[in-house]
Amino acid sequence: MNTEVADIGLIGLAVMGQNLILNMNDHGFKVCAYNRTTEKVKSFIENEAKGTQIIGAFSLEEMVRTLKKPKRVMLLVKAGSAVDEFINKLVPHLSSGDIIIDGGNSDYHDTTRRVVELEKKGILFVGSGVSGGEEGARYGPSLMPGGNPRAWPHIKNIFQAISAKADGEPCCDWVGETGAGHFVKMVHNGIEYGDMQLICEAYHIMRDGLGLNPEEMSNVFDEWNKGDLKSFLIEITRDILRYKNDKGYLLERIRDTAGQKGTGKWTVNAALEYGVPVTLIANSVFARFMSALKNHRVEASKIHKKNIKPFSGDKKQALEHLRKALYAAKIISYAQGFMLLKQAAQEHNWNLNYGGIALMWRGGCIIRSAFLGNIKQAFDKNPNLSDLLLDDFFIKVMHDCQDSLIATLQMALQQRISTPTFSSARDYYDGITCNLSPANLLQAMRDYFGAHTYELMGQEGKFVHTNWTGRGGNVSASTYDA
Ligand code: 2AM
Repeated sequence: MNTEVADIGLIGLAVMGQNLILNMNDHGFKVCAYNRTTEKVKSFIENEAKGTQIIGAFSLEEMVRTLKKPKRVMLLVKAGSAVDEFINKLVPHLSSGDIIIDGGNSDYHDTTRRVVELEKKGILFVGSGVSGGEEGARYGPSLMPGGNPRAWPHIKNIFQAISAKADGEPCCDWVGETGAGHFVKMVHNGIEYGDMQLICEAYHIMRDGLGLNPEEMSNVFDEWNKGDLKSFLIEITRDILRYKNDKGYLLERIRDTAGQKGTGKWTVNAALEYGVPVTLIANSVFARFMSALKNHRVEASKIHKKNIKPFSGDKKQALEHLRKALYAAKIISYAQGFMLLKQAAQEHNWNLNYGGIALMWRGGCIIRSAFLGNIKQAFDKNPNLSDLLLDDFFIKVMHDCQDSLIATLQMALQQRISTPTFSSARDYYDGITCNLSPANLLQAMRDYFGAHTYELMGQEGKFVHTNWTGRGGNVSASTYDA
């Protein structure tokens, strides 16, 4: 057996792992492959990897022996305990300065814990987001590595070589310390939930509001894909709508329920934890829950009759409103996502490069789009931009598109079409641009019934209590919060 010849070892020969190995091989890196079930190693070497310089190992010890120093091992196994099991088995074979990379969809809290624990043993741990599905892994994924920064110089070459490229630049850069890479990947997935739900609502409006047939809808998405909305998800929607087999259009026969693996929910949990109004993604997660209640919806639809007049307006104009509404809502969703990243960075002391993150998402991944180029430019112009909605380009787009967002919602209301993400975009926009919210009344109510105190305008930080009824007393509450 050759020793110290391979550039990297990769554990986990499911489709993502296999494709990443083949991608690394294409870029001239020598990879050693291993899998818990070792028959898969044999099969991979004899089939997919035949004729390449990829080598197989049949034990962890054997795999580690083939690696050059510092030894680099990448895990592409099921997130959770399998990652910890492999780490525990690998550590005795590694020495100080060696690197373990987890490329799975791990919870960023786990990644943070692993970085800290392994640092004590001298091992450099990296948690990397990998996006782009099977094809991305094979021909260029978006890679979001974070963790121990001392690992980056040793993995940069491989990672940037195999990643997707956008305008000639790699869609991969160092994200930040501890769980930052997996956090950014999690927010990416949350944004993906939002984008998909927005597109589904646009489809719903076209199908049930405007009465378009699949071919017509496909043509609309085709047109949209030539302009500001150009993106992978719009492109596949065009193709899905058009897809026919011997029974006709396939989409019409697919059950209207959607599952989830949980990363959207994680994003919303993080938003709740850090107090950031990530409303659009939250509504997209709830929309999936709603979709799962199929039998319930069918029953309720028979009982709750609605009086809906068929759409009688100008379809062409409605579609143009819908296009602009989708653009505006997308901007709101990304503004919320970046706000969450900013808050998390503050909490965890991550020094995130927001333009770099936009570039990492610009190509290779599921949310790849032309529009991420505009986000990158906004952060290039001002790396400290606090909110995308304060960038000149996006201000102009919102001014141009907000009336269409309202027009689309009015139409959806009349047609009684549920639009949780479009609606939350409008709610958020009118909330974040409202200089006087009604929360003064909220403060007053809390003080009235619970003596929670309130601040007066112009006297921030000074909390006072009023005895509103003359019966409650003058003592403020300090024992519980409403
Ligand atoms: P397997 O082929 O031996 O099942 C995706 O499921 C990848 O994760 C596969 O390579 C799979 O290995 C691996 N995997 C899943 N659960 C695992 C576990 N508990 N321990 C080790 N590998 C695991």
